[in-house]
Amino acid sequence: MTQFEKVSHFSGLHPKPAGLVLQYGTAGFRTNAKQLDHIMFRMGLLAALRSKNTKATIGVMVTASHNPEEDNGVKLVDPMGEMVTQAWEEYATLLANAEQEGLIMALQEVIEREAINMGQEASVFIGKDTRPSSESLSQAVLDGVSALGAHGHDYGLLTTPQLHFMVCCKNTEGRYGNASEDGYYKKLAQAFIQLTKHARNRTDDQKHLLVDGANGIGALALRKMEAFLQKEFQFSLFNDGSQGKLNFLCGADYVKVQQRPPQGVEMNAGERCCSFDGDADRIVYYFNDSAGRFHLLDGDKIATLISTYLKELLTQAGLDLQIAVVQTAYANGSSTRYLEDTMKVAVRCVKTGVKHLHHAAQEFDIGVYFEANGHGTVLFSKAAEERIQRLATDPNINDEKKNAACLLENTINLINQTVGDAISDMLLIEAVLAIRGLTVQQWNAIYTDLPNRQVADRRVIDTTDAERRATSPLGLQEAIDALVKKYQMSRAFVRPSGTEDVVRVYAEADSQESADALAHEVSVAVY
Ligand code: 16G
Ligand code: ZN
Repeated sequence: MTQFEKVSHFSGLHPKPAGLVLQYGTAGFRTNAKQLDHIMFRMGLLAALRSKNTKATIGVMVTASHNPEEDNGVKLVDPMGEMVTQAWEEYATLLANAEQEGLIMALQEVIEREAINMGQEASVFIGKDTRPSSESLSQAVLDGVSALGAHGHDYGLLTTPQLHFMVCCKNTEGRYGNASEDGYYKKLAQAFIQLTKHARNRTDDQKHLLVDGANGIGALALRKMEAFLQKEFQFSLFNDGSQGKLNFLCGADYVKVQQRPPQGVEMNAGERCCSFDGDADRIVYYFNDSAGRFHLLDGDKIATLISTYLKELLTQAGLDLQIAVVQTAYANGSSTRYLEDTMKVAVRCVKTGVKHLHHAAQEFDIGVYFEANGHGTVLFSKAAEERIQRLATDPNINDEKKNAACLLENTINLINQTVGDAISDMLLIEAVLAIRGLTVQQWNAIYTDLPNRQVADRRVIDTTDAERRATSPLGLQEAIDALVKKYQMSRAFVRPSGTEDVVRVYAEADSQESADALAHEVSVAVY
């Protein structure tokens, strides 16, 4: 059989329902799992092509993140652990939507456009989350990979950031770490232990965190990591998947959007808690105060904590590296004001979706990026890393500088720079709180969030200015501007979701009543 005959043969085992059209959205394909078998097979093919094209290992992650358990999805991971490029997202949509008899032609088009040498060896790493459908869907990916004669390595259950990490390790010949699940736990745990050595007075109480695993893969990974952490990090794990349903009434997205604690977590007043999402690439923190009021510390609060910590260390180390924070339109107005006016940190606003934030963060010596929903990480330029390393081993500097440089070095090792990572972010936050001697209440008090509200509607709209203004339908933005003027400290925008067939409305104002009313009025205006 020729290569293409083999593809045709296997493709027959994963037929595309005629007429079904799906787009490679903000974070890959995502829909009800029943519609995805052919997509998975074809993404296996595409990953094999991308691997031949880049002469490097490519990752394929089977997950639908925070979506309901019945959904599934797939995202491709590029050689350095990044999301695939725009052109390849378009190829993904092309392959996904080719009718059964047109698949080979679509494949040939990609091969020609990218001048791919089909004789080149190829290798693909596959990971999956805990959804029941992930098992057979990852098998379909493997079928696609093998149909093009590429080597597929199925790692089974992994968090999304673990797969990104392993792909990056593999393609940098181990310089980023060991390309295995244990390699990930070891690297992060060692960095965490080194970092928290600088906070010797931590009591067991301060070490303790409540974790909501969203009944997903993050819970399993955290349990495995426990052994590597040598009691330096203590936690109680809830929603670990032994009983509840994935993402149901729990997890980071639920907590952020509903602005309430997840079910299944026994929280006492003042206790520090966090929630992962379904594939453990997002995290939010929260606590209940003694009056029973719920306080959320979202991606904006996390970005502020981390950038403040890094900025202080840079000053202590005497390093003049430029640090910036990248946000989206969802960032609470108070966070942007605090960062710009009080912290004097540069802030950039980009479109929703990790790839946009990641890209913008790469432009700085140190780019801290977080979506308000809790997805984020920190990127260090190569030059910044080298300067920090050189300083940490410089025998001629004083203790304060040396200490700051060592903290920076271990901080770099603790961060998963390939993508937002709930476990890595959690350990970094815990370390920063310990080193700076901050309670979660003190962290929360750094600035006060403006009350806000999010709602979803069905309607087609277009946006501009990092999704902060609507360009169509005509008159909509003017109507929103007029509504916003009615409230104090207010801001509102609408944008089409990249993962669901809805339009999202966001509003913030000086009080919860105003934020709710504004969100409601804007959503009426959208109709
Ligand atoms: C995806 C994105 C996330 C974004 C969300 C927005 C990645 C890996 N994930 O989950 O960054 O915040 O979509 O969803 O890019 P929406 O377009 O439905 O509002
Ligand atoms: Zn996720």
